[in-house]
Amino acid sequence: MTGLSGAGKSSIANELEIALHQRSLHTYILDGDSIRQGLNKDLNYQDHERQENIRRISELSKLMLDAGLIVITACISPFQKDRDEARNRIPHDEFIEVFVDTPIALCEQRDPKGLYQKARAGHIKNFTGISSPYEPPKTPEIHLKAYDKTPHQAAQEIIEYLVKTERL
Ligand code: GGZ
Repeated sequence: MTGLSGAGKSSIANELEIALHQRSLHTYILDGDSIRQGLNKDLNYQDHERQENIRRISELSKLMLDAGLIVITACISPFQKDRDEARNRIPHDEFIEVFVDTPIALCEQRDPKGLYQKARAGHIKNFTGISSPYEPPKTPEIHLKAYDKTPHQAAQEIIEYLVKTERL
């Protein structure tokens, strides 16, 4: 899943995981925010560090996929090139790009951690959507217009796609 901070990626990932568990499937969520507190603690938010963040997360996803897990990644992943490289690491048809499309005005209004406010005040540099770019995916497998849906409804939309494409 790709999208701005506050777009709802983590909440949707959690709902999706619940729905997949109900089908007795084994999953693991790799959430940018938590991975950055451990494995990727050495990385900050400059473009090349985001690139390395996504590279490591996609390599890790590949290992977990090999181990038989369904991996749900929830990271901003703002650059198309990095998302494409991630896609190329994963077997064809097993990578599904979900664009969690929530307008920045709504993300900023939600601002659950007060990060947008800090970014506007100049206390956080390179903040996505404010002082660092976000390149929306042009052809994601799933374009989730997440702003008028609950995380549960958004996750159901992903499940419907998986059923429709005979992955579930
Ligand atoms: C964007 C930032 C920044 C900056 C801290 N820019 O909404 P959150 O808080 O919980 O998740 C965001 C997380 C972004 O990490 P990712 O690994 O997903 O980013 S990327 O894919 O671009 O590498 C946000 C918080 O970290 N955060 N500073 N400057 N988000």
